[in-house]
Amino acid sequence: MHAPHAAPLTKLPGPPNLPLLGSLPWMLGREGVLMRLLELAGVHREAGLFRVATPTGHAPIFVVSTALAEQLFDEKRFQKAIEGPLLNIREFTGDGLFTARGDEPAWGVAHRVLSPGFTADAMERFLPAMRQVLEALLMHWRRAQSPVDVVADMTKLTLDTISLCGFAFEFRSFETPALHPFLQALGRALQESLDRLHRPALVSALFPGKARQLRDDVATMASLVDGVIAARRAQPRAEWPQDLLSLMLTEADPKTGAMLSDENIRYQVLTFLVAGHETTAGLLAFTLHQLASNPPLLARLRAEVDEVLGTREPTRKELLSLSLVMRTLSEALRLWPTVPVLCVAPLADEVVGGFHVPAGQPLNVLMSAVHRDPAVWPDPDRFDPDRFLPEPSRARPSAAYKPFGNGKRSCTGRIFALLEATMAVALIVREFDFTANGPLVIAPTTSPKPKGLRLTLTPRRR
Ligand code: MNH
Repeated sequence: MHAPHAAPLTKLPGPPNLPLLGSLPWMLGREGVLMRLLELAGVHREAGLFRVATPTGHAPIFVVSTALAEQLFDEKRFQKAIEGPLLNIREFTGDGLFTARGDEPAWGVAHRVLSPGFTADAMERFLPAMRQVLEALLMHWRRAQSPVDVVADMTKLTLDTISLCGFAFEFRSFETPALHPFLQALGRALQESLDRLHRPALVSALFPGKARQLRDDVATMASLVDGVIAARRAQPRAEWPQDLLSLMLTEADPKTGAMLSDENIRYQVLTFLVAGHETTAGLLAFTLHQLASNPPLLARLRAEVDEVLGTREPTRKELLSLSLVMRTLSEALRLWPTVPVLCVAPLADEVVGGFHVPAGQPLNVLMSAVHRDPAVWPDPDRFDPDRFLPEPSRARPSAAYKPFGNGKRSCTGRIFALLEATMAVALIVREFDFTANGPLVIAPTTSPKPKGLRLTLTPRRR
C-alpha cells in the first residue's frame, strides 16, 4: 500500500553519506552527537524529519517537529521500538520493563506486578530512605573543602537512593571516594552501549577488548544482583522489607497468575538501577547549574522553600506543594531532557511528513528538538519555569512535552524521580549558596549531563 504522493525514505533530507564513514564527519564534535543532531534539527525544522548514516551501516531517522511527533505518539498506530542504544542496553537488561519489546509477554506481567510499587503509599514508605541518602550528600557537601563534582555526587545520590528504596541495598557511595565496582561496571557498560552505535564493524573486529570488557562488566553486575536476590531469599519472610524486590519475589500477575522468573527479576533489578539513576542525576545537575546562574530564580525558589518547609523535616505533602521547585524541574527537563530520544515504529505502513514508512521501520523522536519547537514554545531557548503554570500548559499539544515518554511505555518511576529531585533541590537551596565554574557544556554520555560542572559551596547567608 504505497500512497501515490509519498516519497521513499531514500529521498529523506540529511547530511551526506560517505563510503565507510557515513555521516560521521557531521556527527562528531566536542559536545557529542546530541548537539550535532540539535543543529541538524534546526536545518530540517521545515521538513520535520531527516536521516543520518552511521559507519555501522544504519541510517537512523530523526523526527523533530511537534506535528509529526503527535502522529507518532498515537499508540494505535505506533509502538515503542528497541533500537539504537536501547538494543545495546538490552544485553544486560533483557526483557526488563525498559527494554522489553512491545509484543513480549514479560512486559505486561512485570508492569502489573510492579505498578503497586509506585503508588502514593509506596512513595510515603520510600521517603525516609530518600531522606537518609540525601543527608549523606548534604553531610559530604558541608565538609567539602574544594568545589564539588556535581555529576559524580548526583550520580551517587540517585544510585544509592534507588538501590536502597528498591532493594534495601546500601552502596554507601558517600563514605568512599572510589566508586563501587558495580557502579564502575554499570557506567562503562552504559557508555559502551552508546559508543557501539558509531563504531564501524571493522574497528570492532580489530579491537575485541571493548566487547570483552562489556562481557566482564555484565558478569560483575549480574553477580552482585544475584547475590542480593539470594540474600533476600535466605532472610525469614517476616523480615523482608516492603520494597520492589519483595514485590517481585512474592506477587503473581493479577491477570495471568504468572510469577516473574529469576532471570527476569535480575533484569528488572538492573533495569531499575539503569533507568532510575542517570536520568535523575542529570536532571539535578542541570537544575543546579541553572540555579547557580539565575539568582532571581534562586531567590524565588528559596522564598517558596522557606515558606512551605521552614527549617522542619519535609513531609511528602509539603514537598508536593513546592510548585515552583516542580516547575523548575519541568523546565530543566524541557531544555535538557535526560532521555533525549523516544524510538517508535509503525504497526502498519504509514506516511510520515510526506514519506512512505514501512511497518516496523524505527523512527527516533528527538525530544530535545521537539521541546524547543518555536511553533509551540515562544523564545524556546529561554529558561522560564512559568511555562508550566496551568494556563499556558493547557494551550499546548500533549506531544510538545514528553520528558517521561509516551503512553503505556512511559516512565514507571516518574513520581519517584520528581519526589527525590524536589527534596534534593529544596534541601540544597535551603542550606547552601553556590557558584558554578563556568557556562553549561553538555557531556556526550548516554544520558546528557553538564560536563565538568563544579559548584563552590558556602553556607547560605540569611
Ligand atoms: Mn524512567 C521509562 C524518563 C527516572 C524507571 N523513563 C522511561 C522513559 C522515559 C523516562 C522517557 C520511556 C523511554 C522510552 O520510551 O524508550 N525516567 C525518565 C526521566 C527520569 C526517570 C527523565 C528522571 C528525571 N525512571 C526513573 C526512575 C525510575 C525509572 C527514578 C525507577 C525508579 N523509566 C523507568 C522504567 C521505565 C522507564 C522501569 C520503562 C517503563 C516501561 O516501558 O514499562
